[in-house]
Amino acid sequence: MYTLYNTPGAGGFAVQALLEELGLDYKLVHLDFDADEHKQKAYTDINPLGQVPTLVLPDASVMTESAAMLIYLCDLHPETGLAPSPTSLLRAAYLRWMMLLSSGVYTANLRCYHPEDFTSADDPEPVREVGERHLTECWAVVEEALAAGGPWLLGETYSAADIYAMMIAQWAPYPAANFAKFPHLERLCDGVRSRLAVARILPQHDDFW
Ligand SMILES: N[C@@H](CCC(=O)N[C@@H](CS)C(=O)NCC(=O)O)C(=O)O
Repeated sequence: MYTLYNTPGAGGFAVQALLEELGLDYKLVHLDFDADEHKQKAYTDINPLGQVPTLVLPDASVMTESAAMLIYLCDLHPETGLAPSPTSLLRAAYLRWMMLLSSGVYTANLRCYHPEDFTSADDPEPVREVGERHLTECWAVVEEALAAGGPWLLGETYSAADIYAMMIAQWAPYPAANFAKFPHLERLCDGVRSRLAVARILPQHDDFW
């Protein structure tokens, strides 16, 4: 049994969606961010950064970092085909997308939403502006790739990278404007949302994006 710590609409969505896709048993622990539950000792003993998601594995070891969780779970269950095998030609593209989404898009998004966390200056607005510019640049790269060879990030092959992209795209500071600029990304998101495993958990998250 896995235990996933998250709060609705946050970074654990992709991990939960993948646990559903893989048909794995898991328990969900929702932290109350308004009550700062994620910064209290009971939780920081598990994840010292006080962030979500955290995944506790069946042997009680702890994983942080959403992209690492997705990569690890898919590799444990190659039969589900949600990630290309290490020897597949698609593996390079898959890892590239996972890293770009994690280190580029996710981070740029945090700069847009929480610019004050990335500067000691009184006015965090310049950080938000840079975050927004970087976010747009990253999504443009994704959009171009989808236009050239979608509908998924790996062409005809659906993978965990698509779930990850969908989650972060939902967070875009202005999703409607974002999707107007990036129609292939919007189609990818609609496609992920229509997967049975994903649709099952959307009601828990849709009001919180
Ligand atoms: N690199 C981390 C980032 C996790 C992260 O920033 N999570 C946000 C929610 S989406 C969070 O917990 N923020 C609270 C905080 O940083 O204090 C990952 O991919 O898991």
